[in-house]
Amino acid sequence: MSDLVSLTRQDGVAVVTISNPPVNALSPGVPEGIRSSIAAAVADPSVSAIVVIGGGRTFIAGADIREFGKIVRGERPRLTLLPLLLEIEDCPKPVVMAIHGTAFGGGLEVAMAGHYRVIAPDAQVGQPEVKLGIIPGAAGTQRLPRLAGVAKAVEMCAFGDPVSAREAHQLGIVDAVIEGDLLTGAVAFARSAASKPIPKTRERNEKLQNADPAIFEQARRQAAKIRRGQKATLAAIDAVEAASKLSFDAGCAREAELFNECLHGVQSRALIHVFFAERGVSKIPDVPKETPAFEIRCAAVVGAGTMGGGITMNYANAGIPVIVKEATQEALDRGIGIIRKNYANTVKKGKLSQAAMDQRMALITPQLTYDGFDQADIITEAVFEGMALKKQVFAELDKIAKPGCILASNTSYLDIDEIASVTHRPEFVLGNHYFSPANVMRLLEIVRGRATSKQVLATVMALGKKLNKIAVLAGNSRGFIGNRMVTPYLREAQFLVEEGATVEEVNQAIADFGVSIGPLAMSDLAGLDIGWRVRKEFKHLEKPGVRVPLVADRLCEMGRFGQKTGRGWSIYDENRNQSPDPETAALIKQLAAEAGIEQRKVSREEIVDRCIYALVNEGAHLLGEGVALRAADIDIVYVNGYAFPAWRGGPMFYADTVGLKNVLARVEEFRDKHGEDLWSPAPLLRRLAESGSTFTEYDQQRQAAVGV
Ligand code: 3H9
Repeated sequence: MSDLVSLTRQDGVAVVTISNPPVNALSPGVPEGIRSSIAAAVADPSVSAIVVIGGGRTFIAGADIREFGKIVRGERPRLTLLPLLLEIEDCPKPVVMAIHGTAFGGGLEVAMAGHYRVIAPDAQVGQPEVKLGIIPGAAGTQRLPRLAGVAKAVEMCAFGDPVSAREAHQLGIVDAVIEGDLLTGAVAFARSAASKPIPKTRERNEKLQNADPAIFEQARRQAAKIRRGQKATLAAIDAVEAASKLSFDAGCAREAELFNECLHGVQSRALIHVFFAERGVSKIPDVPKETPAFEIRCAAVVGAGTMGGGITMNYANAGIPVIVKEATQEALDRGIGIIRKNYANTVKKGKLSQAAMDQRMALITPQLTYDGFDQADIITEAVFEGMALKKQVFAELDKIAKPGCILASNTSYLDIDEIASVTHRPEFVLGNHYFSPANVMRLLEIVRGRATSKQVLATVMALGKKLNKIAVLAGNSRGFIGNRMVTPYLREAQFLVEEGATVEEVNQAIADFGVSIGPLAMSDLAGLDIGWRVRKEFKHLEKPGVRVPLVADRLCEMGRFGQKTGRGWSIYDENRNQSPDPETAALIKQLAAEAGIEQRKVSREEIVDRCIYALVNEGAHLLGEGVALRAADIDIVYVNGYAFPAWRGGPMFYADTVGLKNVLARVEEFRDKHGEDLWSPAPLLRRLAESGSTFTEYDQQRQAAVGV
């Protein structure tokens, strides 16, 4: 047949096996292989039924997403699946789809064109296309409601979350769950199906009758809440609604229209960029895949506060025994209490069994001493942010830790080389910057010190995966990638309120842009005291005469640290509901007047441009300096650590979509108004803008030059 699809026979049943590793995507050649295999099976009189199964770890994970990239390059993607699916459905011999791993997107669409579906108990099915900014494009929005019912089809197509094998069975998406060997079970199922009628999904209209129009309205309301601004979600709802009102053929035509609109829109380009960027971050040019990694069998954490507790949970979740040390019994009890409460909440929600919680708690050893730290393969320091304290802790750890133990700092701003300098093992020292809450947030910045060894980096990148994190490599620059960029972003947000915008206007404009939390609300959530502490640490580096924000330090001096104290930029009640704080508003006005800052009406456009281009310009600075390996890595940091909307692709991709010439022009405008010290255009931004290039092209050129 072909290298991608093979045909064998077993007990009078044809077995069509797809072998397109790693995930059996429907790349060019796969649909053709399925077609010719089925045709051969139909022509073979010894075959009474057909099983289609995936080789390797999964059934079919969908269309080949790399094909979508061709649109950006002006080529035509090869995505036509619809005719093949009709041929499968019209096949005169029963076709049984045998699903393991995932049947996602085009994979589920292929499966639904079969006459029967059987599934392994741990498999999942779903239509996740909206997460790529598109909708199912091979009749998924038309066949799924015919199997699962309209309400479930809307949910699956519009929000993209998969369902388990058992749920798929209950819903009628699959016909049987096969315990034991899937192929054996599927062949037996196919033999019994040979004598039964051949049902065609597209003709099964029972579940479409009398669909309640409220389903669609409810989904649109939900979309406005949790998928604000995302076009594919609304398109998917429209497409399933079409299934409930039109014939199968007319519904498919409507789906094709909506699919094409989404596919050619900027949101799908952005989301597809994020999909590949997320999978690309683990590639480090001078640390090849083959670099041997150390084994991490046992971990230790210094500090059981908010960060230390979350980090400890990460290890326990991954099944790695972890010792956690605190300075006082009270702090230790508080930290362990919070860990226990977090797990108990997950158990209450039904997302974790009590036995699993007990197992995880048993992996955690809380203590006040360094006992057992000499056994740890990695020790993570999560004490207060302050160089003197960090150095003291690292000097102690260096004495206690065994040779070869990795020493990681969870610092969010400080110089890793300076921290490493107090140890005798700088090659084993690096930054592991987690984001709060550390047990939930997937982003992890891995900060490479001057001496950090390649083996240590390979170990920690692999460990990141084990801890279910998205690990992004960053250079040792103040604030690394994320916090270095957030500094000018938050600075601009504060300047804007000093110039006359209200706190609410700034938060709302950025939320409307798509960042799920406005900058000042984010500061209140993180705690204003954190930035205060950092500013004190770096006070000596402030350049005289350069404007600095006036209000945050004053709020801190008044004990207003944001959500945790109930007041900050806004007021928070005991349920963390936010309302404007008239005292903060008055304080802003007073401090602005004292500093002679003129008050004016600030437009939403200016709020967005000043905050977002502050990110982009700083991102371009640090990219040019080599602090980030790729513009795409910066995007992943912002999408996963700072609530930047994935559908805008991250700040650097967003800048590409605006056009770097336009971005540069605006940065220069801000420079002319606010000064070179605050808005010096990044040389890389200038170079790319002037040559008509993009950050995406910059990444591609570097990839061609250095291999990743
Ligand atoms: C679609 O189907 C549209 C249809 O309606 C048809 C329209 C006509 N294509 O994630 P992993 C690569 S849209 C190409 O690390 P995991 C991935 O880049 C599609 N490549 O593994 C990575 O490559 P590398 C709808 C793909 O075990 C490698 O495979 N489907 C595709 O953690 C391993 O991936 C989806 O949206 C693909 N479809 O997770 C499903 N999928 O090693 C998207 C993966 O070079 N995929 N790759 O970095 C997933 O959700 C996860 O990959 C999956 C496996 C759960 C399958």
